[in-house]
Amino acid sequence: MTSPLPRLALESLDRASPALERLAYSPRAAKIGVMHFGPGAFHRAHQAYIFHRLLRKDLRWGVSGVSLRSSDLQVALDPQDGLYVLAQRDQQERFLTIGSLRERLTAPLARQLVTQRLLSPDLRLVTSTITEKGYCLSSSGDLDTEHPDIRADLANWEAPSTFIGWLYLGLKLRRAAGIAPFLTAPCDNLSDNGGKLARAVASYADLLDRDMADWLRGERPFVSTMVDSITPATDDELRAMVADECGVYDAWPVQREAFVQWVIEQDGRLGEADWQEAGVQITTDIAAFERAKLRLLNGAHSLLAYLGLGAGVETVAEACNSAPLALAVERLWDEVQPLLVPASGLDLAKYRPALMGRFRNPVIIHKLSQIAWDGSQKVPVRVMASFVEALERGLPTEMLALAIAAWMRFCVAAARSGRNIVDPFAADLKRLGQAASDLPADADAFLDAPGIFNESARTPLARAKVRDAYQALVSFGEFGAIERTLRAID
Ligand code: CS2
Repeated sequence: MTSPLPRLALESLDRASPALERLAYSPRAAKIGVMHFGPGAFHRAHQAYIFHRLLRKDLRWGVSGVSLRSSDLQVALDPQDGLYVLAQRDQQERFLTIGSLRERLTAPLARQLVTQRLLSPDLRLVTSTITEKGYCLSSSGDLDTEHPDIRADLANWEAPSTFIGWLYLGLKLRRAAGIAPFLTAPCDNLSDNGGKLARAVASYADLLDRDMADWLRGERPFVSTMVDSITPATDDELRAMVADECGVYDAWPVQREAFVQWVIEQDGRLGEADWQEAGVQITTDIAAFERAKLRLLNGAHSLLAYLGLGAGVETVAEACNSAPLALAVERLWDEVQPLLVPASGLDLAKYRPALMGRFRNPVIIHKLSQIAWDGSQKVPVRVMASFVEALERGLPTEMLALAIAAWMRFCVAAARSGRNIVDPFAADLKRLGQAASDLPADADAFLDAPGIFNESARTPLARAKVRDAYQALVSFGEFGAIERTLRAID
């Protein structure tokens, strides 16, 4: 796409319109103190914004963004000196220039530089948004040592391709050089993300270097974090709006709602920084925050995606303005709420109404199809975990079961219409979808599919509940099944 406007860059910033908020620091003076793996739209709208705020007072927090595969980001942002526009879309619209992404690297093309950065004594933090599947875990939550990418990295550990492989390499080289380990703070929607990653890297080390594995278990340079901000994917409409409003052309702006939350587990190794002023909450109760966010926000998102798409609805806001879907969300939350734990700084009474307000934000066009991706990775942690726990405690589970069954029906519909399923288990899901016969046994086939759910999802009671919900969707359609579920609970 060509544009008569100047391309966003340090040199063109003063020609941008006043609507574009300028930088309060000099990006060229920033040092790289953070390496972020997976610098997609979510990172750039969220953590890079926090580092951008830290940089105003402390130039040690520049970010090196490492893409594990694609060079798209480098191609888009290198000609812009790494600058991009963050459009905050809410009651009040804001356009911010973000200058914290000081370097864009494409790992397979810049191995030496990535390794050098991992070894830098200035490196304080490694963060990630590599999505659930980037952890290469099995359904038990442990490293899947049979995962093809992990096997490839184990066979060639000095030239890794996975985040796990890069962390191992970086920590091992630092240790050998006598440099203190960096702290890793993953930002993916998984409960205990720091713990899962710590265990995964140690299990990987078990197969390469036992001494290193022991050291990793002793040092444990990992913390868990919870991230939250609704960030629809960038589209041409956003590019055009940014160009119109800001008077510069940005090849890859990002957008999000005004709400941003980053909660990090307290750890002395986080380094002195004014985290609070930058908008970060530090807590000793990270599990409570993760649980509430994953199960209320992400759980509701997945329910809306699968029930909503089945009913022909396209966006989260549209879905939440439809009474049956909004009621379904409220019921899901009723089922999840008793499973949550209180924590200081987490106001559960305000959480639900605030969330519904965020979902209804009229200027955020958050596509259900974007949320529906990677269901095999999301449904187990967002929905199935609550379902199993509620069942064990004898609590209501009908809406949770309906959300799980709706994901199954989504796969069936996609397989039948020949639509692509975006999921690491796409081939299996397609096969299951094609073999479906619209009978309750289909639900068993999904529950039994290897690698997705664990044994707790396959108890006779769990099966019966999911089968029943599945059958309701087949017999009555999405809205009919919701209505029946709401009646059953009343
Ligand atoms: C969404 C999340 O795409 C999805 O699966 O549920 O990306 C969600 O918008 C974020 O976690 C909000 O913080």
